Amino acid sequence: MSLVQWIDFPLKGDDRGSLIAIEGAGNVPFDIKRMYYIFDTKAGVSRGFHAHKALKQVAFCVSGRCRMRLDDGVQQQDVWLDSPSRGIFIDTMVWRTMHDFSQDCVLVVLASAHYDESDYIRDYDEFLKQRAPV
Ligand code: T46
Repeated sequence: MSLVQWIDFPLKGDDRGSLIAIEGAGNVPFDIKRMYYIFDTKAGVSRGFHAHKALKQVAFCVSGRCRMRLDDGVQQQDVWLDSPSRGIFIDTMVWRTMHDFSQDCVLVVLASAHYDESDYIRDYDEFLKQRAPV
């Protein structure tokens, strides 16, 4: 399985403008239990710096853009999230950081479970210890 897995959301556009519908277990590969969004990120701020043991997520920007770095402990890849019609799937045990938020960035995240701090690994060495050999 490749580290970067894009999901394209079909655009329901007409002459009035655009609409995108996202359905759990449809164009997102899990039942959506939670949605949150990150906005008004201050200039120069980076976020993330953790992995999840069980949580799966899909992230995309409905406005503006940011750079996301994914790291499975072996390889790292940077992607720009800059489209409301294209999201990235973030699997379990992937270290993620987000950088270079534009002023108008609204980063939406769909999650497979409710918020649970015990699912986070916030220490990079601990992440390397716990990840399965790739
Ligand atoms: C992730 C990346 C992409 C809650 O109370 N409920 C929630 O659902 C979330 C996501 C956060 N929080 C609290 C926990 C912290 O006190 O909000 C505060 C900020 O969370 P955090 O520092 O974890 O935010 P980021 O931007 O570093 O990471 C977030 C998600 O937590 C994480 O799961 O994958 O966005």
